[in-house]
Amino acid sequence: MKIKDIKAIEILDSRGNPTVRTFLTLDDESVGVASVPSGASTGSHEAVELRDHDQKRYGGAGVLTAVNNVNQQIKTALMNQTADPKTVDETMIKLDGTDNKSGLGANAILSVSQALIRAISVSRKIPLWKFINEYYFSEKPFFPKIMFNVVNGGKHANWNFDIQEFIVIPQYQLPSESIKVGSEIHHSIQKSLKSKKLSVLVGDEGGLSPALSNNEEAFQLIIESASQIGYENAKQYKLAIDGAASEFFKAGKYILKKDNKEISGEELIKYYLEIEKKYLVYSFEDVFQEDDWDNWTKFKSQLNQNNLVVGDDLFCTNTKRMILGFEKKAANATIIKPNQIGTIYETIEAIKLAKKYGWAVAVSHRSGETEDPFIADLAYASSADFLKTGAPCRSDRLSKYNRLIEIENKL
Ligand code: 2PG
Ligand code: MG
Repeated sequence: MKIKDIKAIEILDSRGNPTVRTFLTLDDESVGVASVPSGASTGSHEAVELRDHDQKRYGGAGVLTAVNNVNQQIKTALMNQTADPKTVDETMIKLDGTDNKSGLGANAILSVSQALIRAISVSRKIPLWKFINEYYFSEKPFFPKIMFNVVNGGKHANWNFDIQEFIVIPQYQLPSESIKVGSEIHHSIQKSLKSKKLSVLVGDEGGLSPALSNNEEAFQLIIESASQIGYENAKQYKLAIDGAASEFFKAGKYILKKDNKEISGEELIKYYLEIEKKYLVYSFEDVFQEDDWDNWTKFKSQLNQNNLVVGDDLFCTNTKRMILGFEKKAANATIIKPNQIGTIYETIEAIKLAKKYGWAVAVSHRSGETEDPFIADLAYASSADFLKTGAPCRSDRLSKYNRLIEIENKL
């Protein structure tokens, strides 16, 4: 099977910002379509998302350069080439020629990488997850648990909290059960907020984003709302946070605007250990700045080893950063975001390395998403421990959750 045509266009993501959608056609006329997401609290070690910086279009956020890179350079290099995902990804990595995909843009490269896999699954008339699983993994897949970001803060919600994400993880293995519990908790939080005459508007990832007076009120809100409908913390669900701490780190200090405090890494560790005890927080993602390795290592050594210390901006789905993290004993889990590294081949390499280290794997969306459910298939195909793709609210998030329900029902 060979690649017959590639065509990229500029579309809009869930925040209304431009992003890349690519159509890839094989010589049997099978077409694969892929759209690329975009982060807001991005890590500085991520692959480069190419933007036009033409202030006359979309305030500089246009992606016509990336689109043209697909339609010209990438298309020329891949036309009539064998449709083999790994070889195609390696060809694009070489063609880009940089360490961080700044030559062609990670958004350009990833759209083609993803569209090719989709096109092959169309051609072979098998589900996307099945192709990924057969091509890259040998074991039979299992479903991920789900991380629902039910309360949004930080950069995703105009800084109503310093902590970016307050997450519930229903303890069920079937997606339909997890999604039911996640949705019921989300609705119960909404009801509590209405009764307190607080805002029920949602943030970038569909989570509620009320103006509470501090981070801790968010935990209380979730725990009380869930218990009102019969779900108990650390039983039917577990609590998690994503601090996105690089966003509130300045000149060696962590600046908690909501609490009006500037604290050291040591003090922040103390705070996390306290909330772990008080609210039974199970999983801690990006709780320190992305290069503050010492505090990561100290925290990990002091936290109960059954809890998760999750690197997102810390690792950026980059095996080089993961090797460092393993040596430094900085984490025991990683976020996996294809657009942080720029190809599906490299994404799978990162998943495999994490598994080799015995780390938990959380396949994740970005705060700026599209309706493309690719990561749901990826999470199942790779037997990731978690799929993290926002609240069970808004179609950009639900496209992934609904896709898991389809997979569960063998559709
Ligand atoms: C994160 C992500 C997704 P963003 O920090 O984990 O929740 O946010 O896409 O803005 O980097
Ligand atoms: Mg994160």
